[in-house]
Amino acid sequence: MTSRRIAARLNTALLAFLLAAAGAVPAMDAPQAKYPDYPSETPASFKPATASFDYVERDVMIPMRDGVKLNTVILIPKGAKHAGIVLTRTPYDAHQLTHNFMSGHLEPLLQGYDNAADVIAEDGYIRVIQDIRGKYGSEGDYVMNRPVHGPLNPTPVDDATDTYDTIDWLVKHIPESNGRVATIGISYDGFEPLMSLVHPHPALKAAVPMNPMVDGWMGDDWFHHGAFREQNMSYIYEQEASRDNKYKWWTDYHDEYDLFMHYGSAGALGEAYGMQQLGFWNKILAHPAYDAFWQQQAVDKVLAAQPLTVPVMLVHSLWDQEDIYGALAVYRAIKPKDTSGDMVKLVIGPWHHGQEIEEGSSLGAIRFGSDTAKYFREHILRPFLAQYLKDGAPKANLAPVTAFQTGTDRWQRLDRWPLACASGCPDKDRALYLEPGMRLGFDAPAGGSAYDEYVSDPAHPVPFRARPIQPIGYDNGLTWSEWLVDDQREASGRTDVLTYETAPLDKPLAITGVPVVHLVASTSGTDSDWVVKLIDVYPDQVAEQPDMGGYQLAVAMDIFRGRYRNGWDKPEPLASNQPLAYRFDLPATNHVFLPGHRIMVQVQSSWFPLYDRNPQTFVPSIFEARPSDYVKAEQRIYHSPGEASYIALPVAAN
Ligand code: PG9
Repeated sequence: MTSRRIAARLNTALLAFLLAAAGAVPAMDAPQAKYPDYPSETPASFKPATASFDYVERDVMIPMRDGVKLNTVILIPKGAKHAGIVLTRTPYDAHQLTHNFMSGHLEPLLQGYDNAADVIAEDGYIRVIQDIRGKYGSEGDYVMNRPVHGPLNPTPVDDATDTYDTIDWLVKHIPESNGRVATIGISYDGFEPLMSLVHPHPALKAAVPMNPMVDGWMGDDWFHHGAFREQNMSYIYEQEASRDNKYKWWTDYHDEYDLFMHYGSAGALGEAYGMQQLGFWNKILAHPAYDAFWQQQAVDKVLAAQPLTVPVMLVHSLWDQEDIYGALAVYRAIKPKDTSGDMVKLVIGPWHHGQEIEEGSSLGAIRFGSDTAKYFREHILRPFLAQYLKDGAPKANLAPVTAFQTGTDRWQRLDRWPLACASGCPDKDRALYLEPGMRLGFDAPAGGSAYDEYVSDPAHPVPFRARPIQPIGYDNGLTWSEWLVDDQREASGRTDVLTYETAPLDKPLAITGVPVVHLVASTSGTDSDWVVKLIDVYPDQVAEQPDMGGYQLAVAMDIFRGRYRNGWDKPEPLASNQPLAYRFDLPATNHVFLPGHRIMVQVQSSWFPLYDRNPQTFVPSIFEARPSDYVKAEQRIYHSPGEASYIALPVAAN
């Protein structure tokens, strides 16, 4: 080392010593630089210059009752006094959610997933986002949608207790707050506000579960009526493999259709990806039917057994591609407890999953004539939060139900939901019958051919959207969020899809509630899936939007795994070649079929690869189906007088 360098080193060290001795700077506590004469450009510690920011950030580890500490990001508007707290608990990285778009201003900082940033920032709330137990910056063990303490969870802690402990800490340690807290979130983050309602903290003044995960088997993320949503395996893999989701799903295929076909059953794919290491995956494999594991953690059932003491605003999306079941299931469970009529509000918007905090003037090709999401945030969410979080705020002028009616594209203030067929549609006069000649009509079939048929071939399952099938994702041009409004023409031209249609309507037909499928069908196999779609067919030409000419817009569609026809917890083989009756709900609608439009019903037996293929041979668990179990099946859909297939429509009384 040259004498100049030695001198430089001595001078640096001497300077540091002298400065430290003078107290001017803390003694250099950095580890000795590896090469002192070529030091790191990164300081031992860095202090962001936030003097110009309009908020203060405090990152804290909040201790839970069992000692586990949860990473919590607290963002306080500068100068805040008596401010309400808006809390989101998330498995999706609190730091990421609060630093989406780094800014010195709170509103742009909060843009992105989960934040109604315009409302939260503009109304001066304290924004708190916390990593749930076991994820990202928080300590503890992770369990997917951790069941409440009880038969499924022997520990003394769950998301309800963690929320209680978090709220207790927040109101005691944030002097800028007024001690009033609301929980809010979408999807998994919407599951958390529901958990906050179980033994709620007295400072919890409102909960806003949006598109919440409620019953993973019946109709939310994991299964729909028993058919497994195998494209979600990538989520389970990433969510469960590590605390910080560092292990990413991988594929050797551009088209997800090919990926899932290559491996055969979902169980084989899971094994190939090492998923037997993942606790939740093993629980899914162990519980393919709707047994106690699923029933006891269904949040609507949990809340049905709880007193209702905190005002709730449930937010549902009519085209929710992920959790189309949850919000309305909870509404059905808790609304009967709302004796005052003021505790439960329901909002139904024409949105995809979570679109209520994005731009809401359209979804895919479908236009709504106004920014419906902005309307929700400004005229529904903002006054609702203010009423419960702001000292002295007025009572919000909200109807019990605020619903967007698609077709007419207008908001409705309703006193109840649904307006029709609240307990199912028994009335035959609302029945839309499948008729001979591939027709649909409100007259029961009086004769003609008894059935229509098609071959369901597991080697060529019906794609649930046009190929190449994209992975599930929300950016980089992925259109996963729009698949429920894809044009169904793609399917209607296939020989393994039956398509029935009315003549053009001569007057509007409004449906508002749950269409119920009554299907009479046979299969040459011993198990089968039935997919039924209720579709609005646009006129052959739409002058103001030419691309909509003949568009086939599904307003409600779902799948039913035939083995459960006698009970969700009782999988049974189907009697081959016997017309058997199937009854199942489609997702709720609030739609008007306009004059000149037609109503269409499509029936098929696969919806791939969103749902795993039914081998059409009854096996104990489809997760373990072998290649030889997958067989072609002759499917028949009946429409004879004694074996009529129909959809009971929730027709609104005019
Ligand atoms: N409901 C969303 C989701 C959960 C599980 C699998 C895939 C998606 C969500 O919480 O974002």
